[in-house]
Amino acid sequence: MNHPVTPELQAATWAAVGKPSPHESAQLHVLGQATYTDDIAELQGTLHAALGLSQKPHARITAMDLSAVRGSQGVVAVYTAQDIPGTNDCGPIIHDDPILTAELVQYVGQPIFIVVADTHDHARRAARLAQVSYEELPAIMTPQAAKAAQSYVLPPMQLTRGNYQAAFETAPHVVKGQLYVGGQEQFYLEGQISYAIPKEAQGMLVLCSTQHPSEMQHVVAHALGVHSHNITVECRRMGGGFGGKESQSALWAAAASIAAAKLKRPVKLRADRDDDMLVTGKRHCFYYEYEVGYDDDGKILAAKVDMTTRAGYSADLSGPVATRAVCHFDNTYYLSDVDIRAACGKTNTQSNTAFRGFGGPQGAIAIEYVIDEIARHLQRDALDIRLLNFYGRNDVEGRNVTPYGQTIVDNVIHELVAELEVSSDYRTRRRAIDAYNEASPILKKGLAFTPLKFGIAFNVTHLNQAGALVHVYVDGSVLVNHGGTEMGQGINTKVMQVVAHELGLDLERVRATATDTSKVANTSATAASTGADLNGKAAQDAARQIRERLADYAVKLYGGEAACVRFFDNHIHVNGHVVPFAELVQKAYLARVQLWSDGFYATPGLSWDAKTMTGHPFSYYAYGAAVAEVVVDTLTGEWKLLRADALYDAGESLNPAIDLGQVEGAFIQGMGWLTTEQLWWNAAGKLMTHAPSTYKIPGISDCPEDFRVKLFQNRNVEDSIHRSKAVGEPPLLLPFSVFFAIRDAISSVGHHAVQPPLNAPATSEEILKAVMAVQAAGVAA
Ligand code: MTE
Ligand code: LUZ
Ligand code: MOS
Repeated sequence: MNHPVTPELQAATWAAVGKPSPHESAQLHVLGQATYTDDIAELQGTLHAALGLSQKPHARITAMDLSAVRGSQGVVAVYTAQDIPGTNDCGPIIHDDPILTAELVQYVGQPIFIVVADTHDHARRAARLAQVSYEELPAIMTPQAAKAAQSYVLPPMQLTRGNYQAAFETAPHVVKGQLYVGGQEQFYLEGQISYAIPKEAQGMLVLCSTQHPSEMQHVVAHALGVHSHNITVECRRMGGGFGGKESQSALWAAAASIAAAKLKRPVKLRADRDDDMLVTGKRHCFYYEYEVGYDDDGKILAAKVDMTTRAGYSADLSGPVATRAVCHFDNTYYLSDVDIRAACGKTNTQSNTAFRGFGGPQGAIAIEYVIDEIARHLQRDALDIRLLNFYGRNDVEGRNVTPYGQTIVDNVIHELVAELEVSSDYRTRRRAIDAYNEASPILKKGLAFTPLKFGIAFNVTHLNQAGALVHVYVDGSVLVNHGGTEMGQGINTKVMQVVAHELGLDLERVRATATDTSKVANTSATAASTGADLNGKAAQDAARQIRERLADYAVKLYGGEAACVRFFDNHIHVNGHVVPFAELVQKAYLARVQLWSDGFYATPGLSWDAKTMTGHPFSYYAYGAAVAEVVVDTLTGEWKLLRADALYDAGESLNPAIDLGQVEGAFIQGMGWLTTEQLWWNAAGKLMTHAPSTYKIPGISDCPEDFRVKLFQNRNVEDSIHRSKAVGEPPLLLPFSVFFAIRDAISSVGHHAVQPPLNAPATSEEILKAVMAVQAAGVAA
């Protein structure tokens, strides 16, 4: 045993990582014993707040009478913008996001006042009694209207490479068109909530359902006009975040804290589902205009896309979202000559924000739509057009540099797609479906195979950092705290596995605590799929330092060399001695060895020039592909997903059970986005789909009976945490296959000679319209 412990040797003898361990809270979830913010026992004297919301999409407030609100049963206080002690802003990047608006309202649902009452119900009832007079202004509701009016929250962005114009003019074939892809409500099961508890002096403890405790701390400090060290934000877990609690938990944290600071009493603000949907931003819908030139084989020679998003009334995270869309338009394809534009349309709607994929899915779906059109025009299988346009293999020169200048060194899309092509039996099923459709006049089947590539890292470079704190207690038990937040994705399980692995312990010996700004400072949001990557590395750094101190101490006691001390099976193996971990820890404590440590990680090698939109924004890429088979009823537009096969590259997965769950969840969530989930605003500018009664997320019965999800055997070429790859967001692109399978089924109505004009979401109504358009074109031809 007296040889140095390399990471390989450690992995060979001890593997707390790579195991399909259940989610650390799985039992608590199932038993209903997992504590969410609203489950925390309320302190005596706790009050409840509700927000008074604007009823107009764009208007000046000419008069406001809140006397009925003040006089309503149980009401303790009402606050408007001028009552805010500090800065009236909760915008994450640009400061254009008032907590409470004063003169100008910019969307239906914008908060105007806070009412505080003895109960949640009393506060909500009182909020409705406001008398507000408005002078209405013209409202802009859609990205198309924003584009026409040149109404943007930020200057438009552009990325070019090569000579798009020349390549387009000489291309043998061109395709031009427009596409609209709708937005999506995050629909976390636990809504937005904050519980603010005043502490002595200017202190405030905020228990908040948030992906970004540090940002909540800053916003609350600014709103109260105090320094950050007075504010502590804590989050044990969220009942889902999906990006919706990256920046937009701030309004709720700030409003609860303002009321709590004013009243010097604990105040809870829990959004009702309808209010949550009316007030908070969603996934950005995108409107695209595209022009692509290609050759007789279907190889893309020139690609131009002009994307306009519905940013809403303020910037929020729309800039980084649009940047990610620009950097994902290429998806898995080498595009030599491009002109990629994105503009964030300022509209009189909720301020749209992060949602799983963060613009990546919106960028990539456009090129997939184009490829689908190219294939149909050339009467070729779309998979063949995709294969032809893939980035080159890693050992092939050229064809491996993205439009933004990052060289791809980890491309596995060829191997991954080849594996899925065989395991899904794609070619055989394609022929079977053609035969089925020939014989079936009403029910039509469709099949599609779509690939994905997703860049991993925050595209804002400085956010790629994380910290952790590991404590080893004298009894040998271990506590880890890190800057990441648990939203169901399993970050705590993965970080616990990393720490257990480093110290050679069973997972049961490690516990993770709530995320807490007083433990790890200046954290980034748990977002961009980097949570486990960043915090796993930081926790590993902390655990390693403790391990090294313990190894040095063990050598003092038992002799040998520190580099040869091994930690596994809850024991320390040193110079022929086998000592229980807890025993060595006990001795180390008495010898005054530091048994806790901090850890830090910053992703190396990243760069980004926002002006030219070039650099090396991503640490590595994750890959995947899916095949979907659907059947569409061409009389009603109803459809069903019959079978889905998905293959995802999670590198050396830290936890295959959790990762498979993430892939399945993202697949179904993305399918909802592209099919049934429709956001609809009425002529008065009010979002009418603000509850599950009108907004249809997928249910268990929408999952395919035949669902074959697998992880692709791979190893990250980057030195990521145990060579794993991120899994949170990228699989949201897998259900592109469902959308294009539906389009394929519709296309069969016209014997694949007509391009079905299908926008997303492909609701039954949208499907029926496309079927009728294909039929009409067939009659005309
Ligand atoms: N999974 C669950 N169960 N709940 C969530 O809210 N959010 C997704 C994804 N998977 C989410 C989820 C989003 S938007 C991101 S960015 C990642 O998880 C964040 O977690 P990670 O970086 O730790 O993987
Ligand atoms: N960039 C990114 C970001 O790629 N993903 C994110 O979630 C994000 N959030 C804030 C700023 N930049
Ligand atoms: Mo995820 S959209 O990056 O929170």
